[in-house]
Amino acid sequence: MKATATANANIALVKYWGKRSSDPILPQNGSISMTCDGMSTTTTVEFSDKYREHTVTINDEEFKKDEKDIHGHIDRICKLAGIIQHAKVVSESNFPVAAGLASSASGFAALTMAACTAAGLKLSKKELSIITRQGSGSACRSIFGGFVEWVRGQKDDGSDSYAECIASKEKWPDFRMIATIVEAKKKPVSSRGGMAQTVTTCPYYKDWLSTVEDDLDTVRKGIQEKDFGKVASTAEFNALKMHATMITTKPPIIYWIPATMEIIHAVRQMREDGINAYFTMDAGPNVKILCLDKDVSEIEKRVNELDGVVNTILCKPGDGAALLDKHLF
Ligand code: 2P0
Repeated sequence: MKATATANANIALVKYWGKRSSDPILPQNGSISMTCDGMSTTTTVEFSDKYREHTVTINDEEFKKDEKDIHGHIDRICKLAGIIQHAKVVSESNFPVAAGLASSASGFAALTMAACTAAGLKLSKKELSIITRQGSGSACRSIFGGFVEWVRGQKDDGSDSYAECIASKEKWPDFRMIATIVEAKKKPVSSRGGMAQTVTTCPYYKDWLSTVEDDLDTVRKGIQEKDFGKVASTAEFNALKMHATMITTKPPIIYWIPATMEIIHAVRQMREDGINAYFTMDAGPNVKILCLDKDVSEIEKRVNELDGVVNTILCKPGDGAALLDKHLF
């Protein structure tokens, strides 16, 4: 009753921002992401009679209960599998946790695959994505590799709200995302709290929703056509629209810091200079630059010259969640 899984983070090209239900977690809108090779979480789960309660250790620190209910997620999987044992969970990520870099996505995807396997459940990847979604929404996209759509679905039970691969990593191997790290500390407003506040208080939230279907169509088509300008420019505008809803929420949620603006302007200058670069941002101050492999070295050179940039992480389309033979304990 022990298994280890690894999963990559993902970066949304069309964002998930807002729930229509929090139990089970169901999104207001569909989303599309790229699974990011190079930003991963590995998790070992063991169920045993020798454990009196679930214990969770993340990056060598004992996890204290917070709004992301990891213990509740393990209970959910135990119930599904019909087991009564408790779990020991040890998890390691190779990138900053909770800095708007989708650490909960890789975390919940790896945890769900490892826990379901350790509990003896035999599930398809679609079924795994549905269970993962109940722990953290965007995590369901990390079950798959390459380019992934999380389908909104219509049903209240969530059975039609799942992730699926829309293009393999081999389809577009030279697509790149450069995460520029400006501040690696924990963010002031969580995604979960921030999106709930946006749905209830942003006067423009319905306008956001009214544009997302078009963005999904454009990005889906753009990926099939490997039309970088189409995909990346739509992703950039989609991220700006999402941040517009955050900023106009009560109280306003402003994740941007001066270095965020510095990078945004640098990317716009790159385009002026003929470099095909666009940006996207999530619930944090870090900017992710979308580009093609041929432009990576020039873009990295330019962003590393900016005062506010601490570090960059380069990602290409990566694999979906997978089981490993080697356990963390
Ligand atoms: C996304 N984000 O599509 C968007 C863009 C942040 C900004 O999904 O409450 O951690 O666990 O479902 O998935 C972050 O939200 O929220 C997120 P829950 P989650 O990547």
